[in-house]
Amino acid sequence: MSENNEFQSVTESTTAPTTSNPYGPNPADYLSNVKNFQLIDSTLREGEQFANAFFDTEKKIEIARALDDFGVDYIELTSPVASEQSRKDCEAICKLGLKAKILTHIRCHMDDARVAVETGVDGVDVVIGTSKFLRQYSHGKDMNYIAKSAVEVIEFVKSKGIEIRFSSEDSFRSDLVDLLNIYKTVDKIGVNRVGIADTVGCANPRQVYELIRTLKSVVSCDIECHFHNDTGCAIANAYTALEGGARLIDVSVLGIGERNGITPLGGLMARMIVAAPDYVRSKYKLHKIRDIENLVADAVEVNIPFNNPITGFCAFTHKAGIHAKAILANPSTYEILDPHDFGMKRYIHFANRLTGWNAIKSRVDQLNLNLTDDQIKEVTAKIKKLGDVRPLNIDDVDSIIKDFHAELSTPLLKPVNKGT
Ligand code: AKG
Repeated sequence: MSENNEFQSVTESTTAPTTSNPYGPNPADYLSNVKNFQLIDSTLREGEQFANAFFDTEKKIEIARALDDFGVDYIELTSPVASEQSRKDCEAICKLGLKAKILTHIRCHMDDARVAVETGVDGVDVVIGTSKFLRQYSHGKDMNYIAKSAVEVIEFVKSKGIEIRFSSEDSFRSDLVDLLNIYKTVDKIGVNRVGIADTVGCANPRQVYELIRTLKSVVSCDIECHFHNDTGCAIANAYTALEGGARLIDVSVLGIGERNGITPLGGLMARMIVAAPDYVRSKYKLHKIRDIENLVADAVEVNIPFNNPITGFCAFTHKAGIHAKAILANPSTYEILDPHDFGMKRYIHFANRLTGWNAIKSRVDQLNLNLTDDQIKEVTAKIKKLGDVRPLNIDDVDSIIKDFHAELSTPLLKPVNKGT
């Protein structure tokens, strides 16, 4: 941001005062994958289910390339049986030769599986509802039928030499015994991953941890998790799932998806860099998050929320005088994330009545003016006084500082005493 802004940028890098990481994985979580997780980006599947979403082929390719460049491990695409264009788009993205593996997402049905394996994908994500709600009101099938069709689809996809994942939709409202039985069955026949889906966003982190730990004792394959954000737990649940031993997390850019969506890519990166900084920095191009979010936000015609982790407009803006003073001395005082990791800058918002003399001193330095600390305190009092009356902007503050400085350098001329 330029000088002509009510914020001032501070360029120091955060230096943590401690050497060990208090936010790293808990050693008691011996199955933890916090330092060894993978991302399945579902912007082009779950994200297509967002109310505003329509991605044409060109936009899908642009988004897929951006995600690949960022470093996601997998890109999940809409089912090829959803529409003819969806099938063609799936084939087109498979032909791009991306580093990320390409998945498509289908119902647990041979009709879907036969089409999916012909698209050129690296893997197929199969899902079927297992809760009583979905068994009764969605597909109407019992657990025996589900197990039988799961085995048939998994064996068929495996026979084509591509990856296969089996997931139970609405896992957290499914019967635990049913869940463990079906996962045991599919694990035994060599599924690559099983998926847990919090389809309605009802789960809390403790429930997630317990379910993952229980499931870990039953299957040997990797566990993938998909968390909806209806009750605001999607990032926390994803993190806790990794602590419990899940390996892969489904994300989408800005969290777009059904209703208010799923775990957001950027938000999860904010959480993960705190816990596993070396792993996250080495694996993902974090400075690309802003561009990817802008790309998707434009495509679905939404704004980046002001409180979005990392890229919200005030995510690295400090305002209160006490905060500004400490941030200027050491950014770690009020920041857990270093904006430079994401190609962002921090700002001190000094044009307001909460400002303090340290923030104003920094502005005085930027303006290349010479004032003593006492003088800066004096001019800060003037700024705060005006800030009590009305909102301030950068020009207000600069004018007050410059007038004050000018008055000091050219004191008012004293009237001449003629000695009469
Ligand atoms: C959901 O259950 O919300 C889904 O979108 C499916 C998740 C999955 O395939 O694991």
